[in-house]
This record gives sequence, structure tokens and C-alpha cells, in this order.
Amino acid sequence: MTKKLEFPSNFLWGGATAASQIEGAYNVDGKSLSAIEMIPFIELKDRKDLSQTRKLTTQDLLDSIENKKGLHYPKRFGIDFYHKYKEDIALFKEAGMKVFRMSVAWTRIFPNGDETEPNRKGLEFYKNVFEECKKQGLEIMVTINHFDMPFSIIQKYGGWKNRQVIDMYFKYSKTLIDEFHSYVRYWLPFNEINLGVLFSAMGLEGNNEEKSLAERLAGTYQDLHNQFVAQAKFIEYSKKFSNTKVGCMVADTTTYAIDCNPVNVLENQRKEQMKKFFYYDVMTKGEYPSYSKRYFKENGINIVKEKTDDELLKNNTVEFLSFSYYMSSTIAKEEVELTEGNLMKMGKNPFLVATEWGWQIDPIGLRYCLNQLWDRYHLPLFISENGMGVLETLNENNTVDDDYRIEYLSRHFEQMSEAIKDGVNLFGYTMWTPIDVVSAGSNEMSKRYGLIFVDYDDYHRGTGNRFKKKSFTWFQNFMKTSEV
Ligand code: P53
Repeated sequence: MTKKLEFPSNFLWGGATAASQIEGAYNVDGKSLSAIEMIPFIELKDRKDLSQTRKLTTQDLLDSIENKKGLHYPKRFGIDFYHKYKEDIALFKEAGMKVFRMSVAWTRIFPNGDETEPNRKGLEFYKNVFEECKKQGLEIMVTINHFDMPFSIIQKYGGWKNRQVIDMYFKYSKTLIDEFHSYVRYWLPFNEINLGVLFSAMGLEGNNEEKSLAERLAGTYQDLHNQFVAQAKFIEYSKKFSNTKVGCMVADTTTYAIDCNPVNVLENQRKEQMKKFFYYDVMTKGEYPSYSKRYFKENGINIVKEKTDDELLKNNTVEFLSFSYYMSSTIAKEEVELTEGNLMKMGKNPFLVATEWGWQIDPIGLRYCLNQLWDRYHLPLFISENGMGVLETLNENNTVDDDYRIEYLSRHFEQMSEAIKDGVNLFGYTMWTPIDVVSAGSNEMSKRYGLIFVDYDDYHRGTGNRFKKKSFTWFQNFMKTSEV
């Protein structure tokens, strides 16, 4: 039985990607390496233990520059979008998409971060991509920094802790908006700004030395503060352009108390505060919320600010909220049983099923989240990522019968349409992903999210050819009929 969903006619439907997961061409036209391109592929003996991919020392990172161990670094190869962007953008258009969310690689524009002039070849590449989108009538949303800081900034300056990095980021982001404001309406300064904790744990962002958890936590919040300041500086500058809009991007996970025990309900509220609302609060209200002050005090976290920071944050807040939504989790004061295979700790929910990587599928949790954010912030909302990673192979007809993905998307679209009926101002959605890409978390090519299959395996072996999955045709039809 099909069902017709209601969405505004100008709703921005589209797909999202990130430079380090699609571009490849890591050493072409002046590009340098970013930190995330230094993580080798590690064969997952057991997807239930992703900690295998998480242990990087400084030496590992340095060895990877010359690839002394002959390892494979998937994010250096992506899906070769650098050379195939025309074909890919045409496919997104063919699917019926109206917006393409992509990121710019900092390492193509200021390869070491501290150059005074941008790399023209890098700017040229993005200009060509934007021209192509324009030709196909696709609106563009750009993530300025999607997990891929130039490695040399970490090596030479110690990463975000160093306030000089704020200036380097500003120079980079200013260059982008100066060059591309006529092409790009929507700007996201940072991808999933709340995942800094995760990346510190991976040994990236300059936090890879042996440090106590408390020290690392304090470092993470200092990094974050400097990112908030950098974002505010960008927002301040962007006001010069009347046609651009700047939003934030948070990795959102709906959480539920494991039961109605008030102790657990309170614990869930506290987790929601520090793991999600804190980020939206700072970026929409321009000040640190009261609950965070207690948290910092109790955890010995002392953020070093400059005199002008508070005012800068206050005067430069975001115009819309965007977030990724993949799953939900349960919370209890004591330990809860966890889903397996996840990078982050996810409490099991007996009412939900999880993907092979432990990501619990919960469309209703998306409607819940949309209502929460709208009620709390009254700012336009945009779902900048949502999708399902699955192990897939081409069948004899050179396609993938991904009915589970059709089901996943349908149920999420249904709840989005319900949220809109609830009165939520949701103006767009970019699925992760229109096309298979290298996984951010596990570096696998075989964790596939796309409507389009890409013939590469985990070692970048294959033709690289693109094939439409069943979900591609389904999505194309949904764009015409709104039927799920
Ligand atoms: P992968 C964890 C939890 C939620 C979102 O992730 C996450 C992560 C990081 O793994 O990241 C976002 O590829 C991110 C994308 C990423 C996508 O989710 O690990 O913005 O770059 O690819 C899916 O399965």
C-alpha cells in the first residue's frame, strides 16, 4: 500500500557527501594530506569491535606520510569524484535531487594552513564543480570543514588548541565565501561539531599523546571553544553577502531514559544537555548555558577565552540548524546494555533493530528530535545527513535490490512529514549518501549508503563504475509522486 506524503513544494531534497570520503586525488594539484587521510584501512575481523580501527599513535601518523608500512589509506582515494564529478552530479540530478551538500578540502586551498595565498588550482576545482551544479540546476550546501584539517596544522601548531588556528580557519573560510558566494547559498562551518571528543580519542586533532581522560576532556572543550569563535568570525564576515545563510551541524542522536525511574530520566536529561543541546545553545544563543558551567566546574575544565570572545559569540549566531540523524540510544544512571559494533556507546532499545554496525533504526526518534529542536529554538531546521550503511554486492543484473534502504528512507520521510504537520519548520533533507563513499568511521568502502553503487572494494580495487540501485529508481519516483 502506497501512501502520499505532504511536503512543501520548495522542500530541498538532496544528497550529502564529504571531500575526504569521495574526492581521491590526494596528491594532485597541490593538495596536502589531512589528518583523516592518515588513518589506514584495517580489516575488520569483527564488526562488533570497531576499537580495532581506533588506536593511532603519533608515530603511526608520521609513518603514514611516506607510507612506510605499505598500508592502504582509503580516504586518499575516495571514489575518485575529483575526476568523475560531472558524471556523479548528472546522476544526482537524474535522481531528482534539488540540492547537493558537499565539503571543500582545506588541504586543496591552504595545503599547510599557514600560506598567505590560496592554491588557485584548488579553487579552480571547486569552481568547476559548482559550475556543473549550476548547469544541472542544483542548489549547493557547503561544509567548510568536514573532519579534514591539514595534518601540518596539527604537527606545527598543535591543532585547535592554538588560537592561531582560528586565524588560519578564518583566512580559509573567508577565501571560500569571497570566491563562491554567488554559487553557494548554504554554508556549514563545521561538520558534526560535537564529535570532537570522538576524534580526540582517535588520536587526531592534536590530542594523540598519552594524556589522562580529564586532560583530554579539558583539551577537547578548549578546541571546541576555539571552533565556536572561528565559526562566529566567519558568520560575522558572511553578513557582507545578502544571499548566503550560515547554519550549524550537530551529530544528533535521540536518547531515551531506559525506564521511568526518575534517576534515569534525570540522567537522560543531563546527557541531552551536554551531548547535544549545549552545542545548539551556544551556536543559537551565543552564550554558554548555565548547566554547562556546573559541568565544567565539576570536571575541572577551565576554558581560556579572550576578552572579545563572548561578544563575538553573542552577535554571531546561526540562521538555521542542521543535524545528522542515524539512530537513537537508551540512557541509564548505571550501565545499560550496549549495541555492538558502534564507535560511540549506544544503549540498546528492545523495541528497535540495529544495522550490522549497531546503529539502531528509529524513524519516530527523528520526529521526536525535530519537535524538540523546533520547540526549543524556533529556527528553520535542515536534516543534513540520514541514511543506512549496509554490506552490498551487485547482483547479476548489475544492480542492488536494496528494499531495506527504501524501507528505511520511507519510514524516515513519513516521520518528517508528520513533524511538518506538527508545525515544525523543516526546509530540507540531504541523505547520506546519494552514492557509495568511504566510511568516515571505519574507513570501509563496503559500508555502503548510496542510491548509486560504486564498484570499488575496501582496497580501492575495481572499475570505479557507477550502478543505480533499486532505491535510485524508487527515490526518483518519490520525487515525482511523494509516494512511499
Ligand atoms: P560512517 C558517527 C556517528 C554519527 C555520525 O558514518 C557520524 C559518525 C562518524 O562515524 O558521522 C557522520 O561513514 C559523518 C559522515 C559519515 C556518516 O556520518 O562512519 O558526518 O562523514 O560518513 C556515516 O558510517
